[in-house]
Amino acid sequence: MSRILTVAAGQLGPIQRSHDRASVVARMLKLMEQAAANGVDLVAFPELALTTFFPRWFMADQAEVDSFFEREMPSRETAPLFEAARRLKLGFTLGYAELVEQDGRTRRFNTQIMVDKTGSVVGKYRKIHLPGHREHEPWRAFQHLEKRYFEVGDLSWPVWRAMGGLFGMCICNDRRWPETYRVMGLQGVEMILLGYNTPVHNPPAPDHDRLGDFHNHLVMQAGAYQNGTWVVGVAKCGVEEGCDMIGGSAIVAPTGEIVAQAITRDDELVIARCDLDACKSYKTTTFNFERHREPDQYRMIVERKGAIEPP
Ligand code: ING
Repeated sequence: MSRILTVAAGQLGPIQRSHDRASVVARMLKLMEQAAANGVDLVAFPELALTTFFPRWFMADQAEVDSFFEREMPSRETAPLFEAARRLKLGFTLGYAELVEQDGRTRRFNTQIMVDKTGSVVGKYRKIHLPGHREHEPWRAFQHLEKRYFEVGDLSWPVWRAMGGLFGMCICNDRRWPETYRVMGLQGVEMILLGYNTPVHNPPAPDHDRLGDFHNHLVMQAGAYQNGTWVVGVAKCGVEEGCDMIGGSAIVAPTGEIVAQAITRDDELVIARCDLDACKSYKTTTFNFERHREPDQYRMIVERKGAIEPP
């Protein structure tokens, strides 16, 4: 028995500050048309896919910051994506900056949604691991102010049923933390879709720069294998406003193997046939959580935030 889903990573090349949302949506629609022509069921788009990666700048004016956020989804500019999903019978995931009035105040999240073939939102996630810093740090070649512009996500990592399988999402820095995959693994996830914007250069740790592509695949392959799940990682990449970002969009099988990956740092569709039943071989043996995990021994993972060395 196999449940084969044809999935695509809809990698986007750079989005410059001058590129308006309509021009980016047009690029995504082109990838959706290509995907539909290739029998794709679901295409994943990157993190913050509608604008340039604005956390690279310190902006004192909140109105300027908010110009990068979406107040509604779908909006006038993004409605064509939902219409294409219905017309092409093609689901998609989309990362965007979400501004919402919630609990009596304005909330701002780094958000990703999953839309099914009827054009309905079937899943939503708000980024939990926000990298970077909160205050302006002029010593950096560029800023990384996600801790300033976004709140920590408040939805945990949900898993939902869609397209005959179990799906979950995370965003960018989340993929570097094993807890991210495990929370979804403990809900039986079969496919995790994640978008990322990852600069080649990491100002606090320039010695890591040569390993950006290696670390990108390392963490997604480990997460896939250790939780018996497919992982689809999709980049926004190339040189955006002078900042070079890695590509390497990839579709990773529950075996931990990369089955397809991007070869450019521009708009590129990376397609693979994914058998969701391939998860079973790992979930029922090596990573049979119910049989092999010892959560009583893991308490430190939840109770302790930072490392505390022995005396
Ligand atoms: N970007 C980067 C990421 O986690 C980063 C931040 C870059 C962290 C390099 C560590 C090293 O891929 C986002 N948007 O999280």
